[in-house]
Amino acid sequence: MNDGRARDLRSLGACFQVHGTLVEAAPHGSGHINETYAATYDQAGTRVRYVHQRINGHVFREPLRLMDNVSRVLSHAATRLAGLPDASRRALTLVPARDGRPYVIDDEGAVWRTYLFIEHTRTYDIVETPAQAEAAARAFGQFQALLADLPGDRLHDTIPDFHHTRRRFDAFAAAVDADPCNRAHACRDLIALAFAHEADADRLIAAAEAGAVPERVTHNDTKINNVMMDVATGEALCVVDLDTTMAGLAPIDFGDMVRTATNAAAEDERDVSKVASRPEMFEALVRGYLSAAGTFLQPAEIDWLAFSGQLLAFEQAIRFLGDHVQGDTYYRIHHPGHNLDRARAQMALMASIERQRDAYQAIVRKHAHG
Ligand code: GN1
Ligand code: MG
Repeated sequence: MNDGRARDLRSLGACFQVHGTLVEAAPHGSGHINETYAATYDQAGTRVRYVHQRINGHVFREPLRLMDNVSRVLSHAATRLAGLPDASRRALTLVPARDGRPYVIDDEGAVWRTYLFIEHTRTYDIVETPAQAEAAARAFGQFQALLADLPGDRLHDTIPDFHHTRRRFDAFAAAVDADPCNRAHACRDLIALAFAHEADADRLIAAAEAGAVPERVTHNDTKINNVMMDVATGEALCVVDLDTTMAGLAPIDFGDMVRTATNAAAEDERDVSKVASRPEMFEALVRGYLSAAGTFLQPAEIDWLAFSGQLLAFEQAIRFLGDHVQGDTYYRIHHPGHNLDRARAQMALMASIERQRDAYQAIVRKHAHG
């Protein structure tokens, strides 16, 4: 972290209801959008950690509405979890600003929030065992169940059309057309592959628009590293990253679990021969997800689970590839060509899931009716 940001964090932290003095702060997590810091405070000799997070205002155009969503979701979760053992570790806790609001606006106009740090947990970028996949999927299923009776108005759309794969595809095609950085020629192979799969962009969206798949409150960023796992017990304790929790489709949430938890390799793996969707992880996800969501999911939603991973890998591939062509304006990159690496790996993952289509369908059928 640069010194400027360290100084900023000290004055920023002082705007929240955090006691004590900041002794240490470091970048935290592997998100591509917001800036996240773990900050340790000395509170009369005891060290307590917090998370300070700067919301990316380029990606989230209405951060105050976003914070309104997050506050509502977390206060509902706190009410529903009260009384459970370890309740305070099962949902994030926002630390209010000194003025009582759930955020602080810095002098650049950026919106910051602070959470209590959930200790003795970790996350996985690559799932190691089916038990982890099952636990994580159960946690996301429970999260959907928890939100099924969220009181009040429909949540704000923090990013409109976030998983509207047709509009995502059109945006991708427009980027390729404009080719502002003259990068398209060097990735013709991937662009052609995307166009060959264009019809997939419409399938689930068309069913939803025809009313066959219902809208629910969903998480919309169910990357497997968005679940905090208890280090001691392995339990999936807490779902994080609620910026896109809003109206959505259950199969989309499941699809992003498949995209991230079944992959044997990293999201940006350069050696695509390592990229593969692991059927034992897929089966564990189905088990875990249905154990929590099986009671409320409609048969039509369950029918989409087998295809959902392929769809989300495709969506993610065209988002990464579009951003590469556009000049890397959306995702944080760590080296030149990073978004291209990510896109190539996601295309390989899509193909791996597609090859196992029949097996995945059979797994879903077995658990949905068995
Ligand atoms: C972004 O910041 P992070 O890693 O939680 C993105 C997700 C993508 C993901 C791909 C708001 O999430 O939609 O699936 O990268 N979030 C936003 O790794 O665009
Ligand atoms: Mg996110």
